[in-house]
Amino acid sequence: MEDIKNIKSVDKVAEEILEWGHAHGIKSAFDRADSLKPCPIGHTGACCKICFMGPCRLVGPDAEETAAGVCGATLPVVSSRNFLRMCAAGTAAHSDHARDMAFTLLEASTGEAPDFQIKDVKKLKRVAGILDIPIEGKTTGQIGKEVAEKIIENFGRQKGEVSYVKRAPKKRQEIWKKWGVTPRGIDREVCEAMHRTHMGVDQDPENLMMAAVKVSLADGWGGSMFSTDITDILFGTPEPVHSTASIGVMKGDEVNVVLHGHEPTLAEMIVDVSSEPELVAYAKGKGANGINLVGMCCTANEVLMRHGIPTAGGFLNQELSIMTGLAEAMIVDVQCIMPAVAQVAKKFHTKVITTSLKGKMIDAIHIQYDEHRAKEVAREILRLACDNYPNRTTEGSRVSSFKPLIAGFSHEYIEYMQGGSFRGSFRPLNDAIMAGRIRGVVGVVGCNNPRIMQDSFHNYLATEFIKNDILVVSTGCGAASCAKAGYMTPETALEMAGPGLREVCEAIGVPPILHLGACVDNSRILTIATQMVEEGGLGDDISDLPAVGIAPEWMSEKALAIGVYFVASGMYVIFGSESPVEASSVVKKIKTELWEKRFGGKLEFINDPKEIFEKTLAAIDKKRDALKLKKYEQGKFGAERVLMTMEDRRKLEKEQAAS
Ligand code: XCC
Ligand code: SF4
Repeated sequence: MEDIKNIKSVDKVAEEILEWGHAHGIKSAFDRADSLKPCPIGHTGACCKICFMGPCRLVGPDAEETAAGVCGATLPVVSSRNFLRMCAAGTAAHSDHARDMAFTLLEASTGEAPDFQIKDVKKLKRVAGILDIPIEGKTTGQIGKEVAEKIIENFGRQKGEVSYVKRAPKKRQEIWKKWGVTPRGIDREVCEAMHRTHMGVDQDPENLMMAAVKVSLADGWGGSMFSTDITDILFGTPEPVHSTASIGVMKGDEVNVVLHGHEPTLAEMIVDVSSEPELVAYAKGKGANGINLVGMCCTANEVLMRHGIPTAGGFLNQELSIMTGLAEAMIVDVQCIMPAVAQVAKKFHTKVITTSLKGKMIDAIHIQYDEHRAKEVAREILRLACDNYPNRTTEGSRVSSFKPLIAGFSHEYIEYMQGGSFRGSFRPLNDAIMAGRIRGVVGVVGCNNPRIMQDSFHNYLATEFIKNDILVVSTGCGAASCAKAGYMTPETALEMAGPGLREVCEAIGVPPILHLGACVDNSRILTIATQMVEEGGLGDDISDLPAVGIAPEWMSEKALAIGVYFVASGMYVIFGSESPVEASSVVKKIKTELWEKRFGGKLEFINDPKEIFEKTLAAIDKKRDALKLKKYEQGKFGAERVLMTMEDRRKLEKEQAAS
């Protein structure tokens, strides 16, 4: 029997490489997580290092009542302050990415960034409409410029509200107004969060946690949503696309280039130029059969959604992809890039190339990305990767298995797939939920974390949900987990899905786990939830929907901001692993009981996947009851079909077609 204790990942290919690494003395985050236990004080939110009288560690019996920092800050203050800072950092990350996207749109529109074009004019016009920008008689460039300027203005806006707040259901907007958490400008909220958490400013845990709500809303209904829209405008709104997932997508006989990070601009250019005959010939001149692009983390999701570029996986696969010995170059920009990659790369021939002024790395090569000469930079990078091919010492491919997948489910496509160009709507989905064919919808999203067996929570939850007729939407590294496991195809997953969900997916021809994109694209889930509310039959606010958001293997501050904006939007949100505010029962109560009272959503941290699963089912059924929907009965719909294999089904279809 396998020794489960030593298994770090349910991703078989990752596990293979880890074993190889161990045999060759090469360590990764998996090993470092083993030898470096988290500081038990910081882990639970009981350490304050906000000023230099500290760090103050508020521990001991009855710490919540009796402990205080040098300044007198109590445990609830310290832990809510830490929590707010994490949310502010998460919002800053997504939103700074969005700002770069907005400037690219501006320069694409004015012709200053000639390598970029507006690909989705229809979406541009729709966004202009949302932003109250008249489009009559204007060129695409003019509209693009005005849209970009209006979005850029949202970052530095001092008064009023972030423009996309009005996209939320009316009732939701009222709730935010009532509690004073409607975000004004994105930067203003981040700045204010940093100010409030400076030594000696906000000392009321409830007030601090409400600021966490406000700054996180500036992410979900601000930065992230802007980023999704602009990326669609510039590079096209995703539609279903076939691809593959695994570290095994690296090829033994081609120049492998790993596109890692978050901003899609340079990656898009690299995709564009990689098929230029001169570059392909250049690669061949170095003895390779061509150039093979593979994605990593959220850049992977961006280029997968729009171009079907295979994904080598999420966060925890970054070092492993280098350990294959097959990566000629890893191109990185911002966020979730482990400093360790440059160190691992030293043991191989891989060149790590940083491209953003915001994210440099010792021991990496820096090639500055510049949107004014984007393709030139992209070509320079690919040539460098090709030049490195002759330095490869690994023969053939160390790993080669991968799984097929379908990605590309934008909210626009999900609407379209339910009725076509003219009758696209969320009616069929709402109807299916109302009838009990689909029990509810769950977002299984977020990171990997080496403190949890890689992908184990993601994959367990996603498959258990679909077995129970729950439609799963996924983004970020969670989506990569399901993709690598092969769950993102109609065939494989429909063999697992409950009969009701299976029937719906078969009718539309989609997998029961939908890949919605990168982490900024969690904003698509907000849009879908709003459209479901507007379609009718499922209440008049997001908090009425039988839906739950889960980040089972989270690690990033961005994940926390996402979790909080979902709670503030009315959703029950569950994170795996321990709570970063575990030390304070006061703060724990705020993020559950108080938030639930005010926003209809709450944030819980649960370390047991089975418990996450059960609580999710209970929450969904409770929402169904509140909506007075038909009781969900397992096996009621399509029961006879569930016994049929796909092969039987195809045979039957053939027979039906013949008769
Ligand atoms: Fe990073 Fe976006 Fe988390 Fe993955 S899911 S570890 S934030 S790459 Ni975005
Ligand atoms: Fe300690 Fe207060 Fe300074 Fe925090 S702000 S480090 S609790 S003295």
